[in-house]
Amino acid sequence: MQSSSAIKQNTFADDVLRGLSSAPKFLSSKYFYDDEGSRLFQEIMKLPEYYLTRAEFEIFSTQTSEIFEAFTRANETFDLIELGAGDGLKTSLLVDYFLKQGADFRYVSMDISEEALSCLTENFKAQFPGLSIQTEQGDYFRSLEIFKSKSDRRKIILFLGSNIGNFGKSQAQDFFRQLRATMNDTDLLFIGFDLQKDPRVILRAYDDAQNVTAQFNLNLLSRINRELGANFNLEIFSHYASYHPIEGAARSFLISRKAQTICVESLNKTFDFAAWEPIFMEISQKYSLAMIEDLAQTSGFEISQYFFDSQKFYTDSLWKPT
Ligand code: AVJ
Repeated sequence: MQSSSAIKQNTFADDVLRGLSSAPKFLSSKYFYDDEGSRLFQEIMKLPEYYLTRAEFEIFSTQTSEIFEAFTRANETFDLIELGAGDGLKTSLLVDYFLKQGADFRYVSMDISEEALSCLTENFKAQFPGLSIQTEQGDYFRSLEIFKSKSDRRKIILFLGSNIGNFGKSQAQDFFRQLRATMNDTDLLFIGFDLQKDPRVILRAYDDAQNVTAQFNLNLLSRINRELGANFNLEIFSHYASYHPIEGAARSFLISRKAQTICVESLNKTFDFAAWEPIFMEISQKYSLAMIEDLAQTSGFEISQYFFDSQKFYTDSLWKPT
């Protein structure tokens, strides 16, 4: 039997094999973030259509003191832990304010991209010389493993940027339940959710005029070519984005415009594509407040506060364990 701390994570090759052998075919969006993918995501965040980052940035810059009030308890020391930190730009607004208030905390930054982490560390060290900062590379499930074996210091866990959107409904519930199990009663969870809004606004965010989102998706095929010796021809695949307003789900696909067979050397396998066959690449779930409340409740939390941007496009919500 495997001990819980040694649960084997699937490798990239395992997941590609499983996804391309399935019907319908899929690939996991967690593999978007190699160095080039992380760079393309930085580009996405600057796109005029991609409102999410600006909305959350607005919340962090206009409600910093309210967030600080909500986080801190009578000068108690804490760990500010960020899952999927990326460039940490929004968090740096909090860190700056917290330090100026004399808060006693450490910053722990977790991300799947080594490159993103080293970039963040460099920036934070330059900007905040006095800050204690620690980094952990890995996916969200590795964070759970780390939390189980870590200290009793109070944890404030940040899960920003609508990263939760990449989980389907039951996956999100599962994840928060597991996270809850690693938390003490005074720990907090601060989560960024993209809210349901005009479907056209949402769709445009995933189908930008400069085709950066298309490149971001296609980059995963390049990664499979490079790391697993595949022969995807990126010219024959088109990016297609959809938004389903009843489910609140934005989805991306890569569509094979021709019937073709792809070889993946490392897997010793070929995969047949019919003309116009899709590969499901990513879900970006959009939430209603009722959905957020339901998610909190069914995973062992209550919502203590919502922070909104001026357009109510987006919310950061503060969850406490029940
Ligand atoms: C990083 C998961 C929040 O779903 O909006 C951006 C990733 N995909 N454009 C999102 C993404 C296409 C993004 N998240």
